[in-house]
Amino acid sequence: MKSEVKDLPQDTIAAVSTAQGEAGIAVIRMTGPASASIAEKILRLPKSLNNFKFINSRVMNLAALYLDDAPLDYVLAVYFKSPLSFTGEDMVEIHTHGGSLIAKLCLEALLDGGARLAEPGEFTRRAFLNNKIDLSQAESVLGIIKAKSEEALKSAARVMAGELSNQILAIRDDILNIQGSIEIGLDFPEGEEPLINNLELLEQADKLNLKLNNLIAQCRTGCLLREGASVVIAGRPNVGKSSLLNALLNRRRAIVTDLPGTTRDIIEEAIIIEGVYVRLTDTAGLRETDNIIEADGINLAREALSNADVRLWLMDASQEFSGQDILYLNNFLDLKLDNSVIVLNKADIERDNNNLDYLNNLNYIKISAKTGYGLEDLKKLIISLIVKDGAVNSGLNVSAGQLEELKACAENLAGVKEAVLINAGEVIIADLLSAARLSLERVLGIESSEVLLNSIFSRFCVGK
Ligand SMILES: Nc1nc2c(ncn2[C@@H]2O[C@H](COP(=O)(O)OP(=O)(O)OP(=O)(O)O)[C@@H](O)[C@H]2O)c(=O)[nH]1
Ligand SMILES: [Mg+2]
Repeated sequence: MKSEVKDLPQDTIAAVSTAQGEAGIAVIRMTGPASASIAEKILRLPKSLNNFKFINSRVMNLAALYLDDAPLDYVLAVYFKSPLSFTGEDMVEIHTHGGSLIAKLCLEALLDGGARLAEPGEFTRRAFLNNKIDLSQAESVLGIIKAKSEEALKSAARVMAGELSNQILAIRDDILNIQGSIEIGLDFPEGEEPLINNLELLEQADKLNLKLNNLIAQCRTGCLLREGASVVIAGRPNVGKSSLLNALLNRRRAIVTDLPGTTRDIIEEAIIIEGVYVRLTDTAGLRETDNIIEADGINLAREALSNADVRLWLMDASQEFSGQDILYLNNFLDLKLDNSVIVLNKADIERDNNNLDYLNNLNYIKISAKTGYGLEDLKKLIISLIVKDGAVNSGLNVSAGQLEELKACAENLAGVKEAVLINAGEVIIADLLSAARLSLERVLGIESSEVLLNSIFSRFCVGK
């Protein structure tokens, strides 16, 4: 596997890798060929063993940090000898005590010694350039750093561990094999039996599409886990929407009164449900109103509903549904919005009524925002709607751009099927396969013309 960029960096870069401010320790990192010699200028290792070449790679060493011949701190220094480092280059990490000044002075000394201040993401970029990680893994580093929930973190860690790359490489190998068979066929004279016939091509394209669509589903889940899913609570006034928001958040966030029309604005709060980051939105109760403030709130509520990932349509189980309740319920159902659940609130004071007659075939769940009854089941239901097929633990955190590439790959593979069916010819099919493969390669950041040739010629017998 080769990166597209041929020129590898020759300079040495350094940066403080830990956050600003006071802390137990700060880590200053340096990578590049001069790392050891620059570090030697400011560090004194025990027993005057002041040459990094003589210390063990990847081992912590106690050292004194000296600036202008005065000791500033006792630090731990680690030398990572190339290629066994994160970037693949010679690296040094210096762990100082965590005052911002000491970290800053240490960094300045390294810059004075010949290092350059690293650009954002430059260590990871070098790891990619040196083929330590592919592009998707490089992006997953960011996913790990930015994760807001445990599940988002795990879905980035899965990519880092190579789960995405392995699946992409397997699909790419399959594409290369088919492409190889077709391209070899192009060089054979007319009338000769092709290496792959139309039926086989259709079968292979179907198999590939299935694999790719599973992968895309995992990546969509990963994106949802990263961005957080939006869950909107909507319904008629006074059914207990704000009470539900407060109950799920476990604090009094929204005003609750027994006056219909209490909530006017959108109230959005973040919450982690079963390790998943969720943006929960309380909205104004839907009704006809002459009040322009409330009417505007109702418009915002409708907008939030249509943009949500999951919609909770709250109803009051303690009272017989009114004609208006049923009208609004039917209007909501007519919108046929995905991931909608009817939630019957106030189950604690529910009395005999005919409400369920209106809900005969619909999915509903009973809760009480006041007593907490049914809330655990509601949370589970929300998560199952956010992440379908119970696949929370198979999400893969990819960037929006990477997801687009995977979708483009799927479109080109679907195109292969169509092209076969209309007998568009091998050249067009080969082009579509190429485009599909290139999309996958862009996700991993690899070039492949040599690989394609290898795949073609490795199937020839020796001497041909
Ligand atoms: N008994 C009981 N009362 C509830 C429950 N949930 C909400 N209430 C009461 O219902 C009334 C309305 O609650 P809200 O949470 O303000 O209702 P809302 O849907 O936000 O109302 P609007 O903002 O006006 O649309 C309040 O008096 C709540 O205390 C419940 O589960 N059981
Ligand atoms: Mg409210």
